[in-house]
This record gives sequence, C-alpha cells and structure tokens, in this order.
Amino acid sequence: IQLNKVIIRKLEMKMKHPFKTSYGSTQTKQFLLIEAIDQDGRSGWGESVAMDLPWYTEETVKTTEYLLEDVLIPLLLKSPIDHPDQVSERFAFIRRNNMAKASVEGAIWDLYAKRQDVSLARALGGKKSTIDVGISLGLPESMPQLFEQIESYLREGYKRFKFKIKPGQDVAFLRAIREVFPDLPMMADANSAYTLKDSEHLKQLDDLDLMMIEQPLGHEDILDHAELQKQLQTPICLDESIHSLDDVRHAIRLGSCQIINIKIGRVGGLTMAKRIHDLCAKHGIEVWCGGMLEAGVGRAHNIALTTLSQFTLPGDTAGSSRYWFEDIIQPEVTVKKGTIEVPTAPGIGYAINHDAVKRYLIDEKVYTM
Ligand code: OSB
Ligand code: MG
Repeated sequence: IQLNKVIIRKLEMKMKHPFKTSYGSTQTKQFLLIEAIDQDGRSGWGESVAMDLPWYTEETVKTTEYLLEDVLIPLLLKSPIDHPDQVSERFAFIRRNNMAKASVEGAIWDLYAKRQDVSLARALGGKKSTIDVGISLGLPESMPQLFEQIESYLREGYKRFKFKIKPGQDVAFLRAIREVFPDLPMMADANSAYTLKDSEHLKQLDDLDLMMIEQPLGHEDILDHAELQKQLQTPICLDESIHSLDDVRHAIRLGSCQIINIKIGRVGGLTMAKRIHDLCAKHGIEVWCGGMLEAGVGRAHNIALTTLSQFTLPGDTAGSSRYWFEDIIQPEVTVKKGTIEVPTAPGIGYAINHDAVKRYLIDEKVYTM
C-alpha cells in the first residue's frame, strides 16, 4: 500500500444525552476522522477517540492532531507498506500517543481489508457473524430516570449493564439497582476513583453479584490491583492501566485482574489489540471491547475486533442511536436482541454518510506525498 493522500477532518457532534462521569459531563464531542487514500484512489477510514480533556488518558484532540500532522502521517507517506502490522512497527520509536497512532492505523487496516476484498473482521481473523453487546450508562440524573433507562435498554436486549461509580455513589447506589433488578447482568466502572485504603468498603460489592468491577484503583497501577483482587471475590477488570503487551504480562503475572477491557485507541491500534487478545487467550483472561463514545467509524472498528474468539463478554459497543441523532455511517449500527450483525462488505463494512460528515465538519486538512 502506497498512501497518496491523508485527509484529517475535525467533526463536532452533539450527543442525544450528556454522558456524566466523576470528572464531569460531556454532550458535545469533537474528534478526528481520518481518511487514508492509496495509489488507486481507494479510501480507508479511521477515527480518533481522544477527547477534549486528558482525564482518561493523557491524549486530547489537540495532541493527536499534532502527532498525526508533524510525525505519524509523514512517516506513512514516506514509503509503501505491505501489511497494516508494519504501521505500529514504523511508529514504535514514538513513545505512547496511542490514540493518535490507532486512528491512522485503523484507516490503513480498513484500506488493507478493502484491497483484499474481505471484511475487516475477517482480515483480523475474527469468525463471529454476530456479537453480543452491553451498554455503559453514565452517572444518572435521578434513580427513577435510571430505572427507566434500564427498562428501555432491557427491551432492546442489551446483555450487560455498566454503571459508573464514585466515592459516595457506589455500594448503596448499586444495591438500589440490584433490589429492583435482581437478575440484571451488571458491573461497575470506577475510572480510578479509589485507593487501597477503600478496600474494606469495596469488599461490600461482593454481595451484589457483579460481573466485575472495572478499574477501581490508580490509572497506571498494576500492583495495588493485585492486592485488592486478593481481597475481593468480584473479578477486577483493568481498563486505564493497560496500554501495552507488557502491561498485560505484568497484570497476569501479579494477578491484578481476571478480565481485560481492550480499547483499540488506548493500546495503539488493531494490531496491538489483537496481540493483547492472543496473550489473554493463552492465559485464560476474558476480554471485552471497551467504548469511547465513538461515532460510526470507530464503532465499526470495535465490531470487527469483537469478532475475535476471546471476546467472550459483551462490550460497550452499543447501537448508533444510543448516542447520535444521525451517525456518520450508512447503515447505522443497530442492535437487535442485544446483538449486532457483523457486516460482510469489504473493510469496515459500512459506507460513509458523506452528507452527515459535511454537516458535522469544522476543519479539514489534506496531506500529500
Ligand atoms: O471508562 O470505559 C470508560 C467513555 C469515555 C471514556 C472512558 C470510558 C467511557 C465509557 C463509555 O464507559 C463507553 C461507551 O459507551 O462508548
Ligand atoms: Mg472504563
């Protein structure tokens, strides 16, 4: 593949509902959409999941813009590549900046699959034709409103419910949900809001029949999570702490978690996501695909990744309509009975809705050889 041109579009999309975490509330999402065009005029598409503030990882829309423009795109335009795995090799000397790397690597994977005339799912080695999905609910406005949301997503068949928790809104909050929904497949995500000092408090979660607790402790920690997992029956799932194969190896060695949430952006791309998946499979660590409130292109990449066999738990990849009035792909991602049908068309398998892209566009830059 020789890239001829890369177009970076900055889009701004308003979400249907604000998404509230312990760090604040977002309703307007700005992100970069990457179009990589090859020597034959074919396009591959990628989406950057970095947000406007570095509260989840250190990256932001602006840092990814800088990396892509000054460093990553020039490295790709320089000379041809045979396979998308070579993208991460070419980027390997650049420390971190995983979301920037993943955004353009995703576009190359899409382009590669289209050139091979296979779906991205098959190009990655995935075999499933449908994937099971869950939903991640932000901190609620009120309990009655939350119960209503749960009822409505249950009707759509979502197979796993994730609730954000924070100190002061945790054990009693989850217990209130459990009392109303005794059989709900549910879990909690703390986004690093606790420390080991809270372990006595967190042990109360063991009575609530949670599928797991996601990232209770420090965003870079591996060691304290191992200590906490010894004290907790509820499986720990790591999110923020996992950026690389080494992080996974350390977590497995120490027993820091039983489950890993793989996000393509956080680990630097699909090639690394697949390697992490393979290592987890080897060690019996279950994985699922985490979400970053993606628009359609990022969502399509998540669907393709989830077709790999060790993605045994429902992920965050909900339908387009859970977030957007109108998504940037056609058809939109739809959920039926809690599953998404994996598209079979070449590449990401969804067409770009160019009218929608135009409507959301706030900036566009073109890079050529
Ligand atoms: O911690 O998994 C997280 C969204 C943005 C940043 C971090 C997280 C999340 C979510 C939402 O939980 C997942 C989604 O619905 O896309
Ligand atoms: Mg999380």
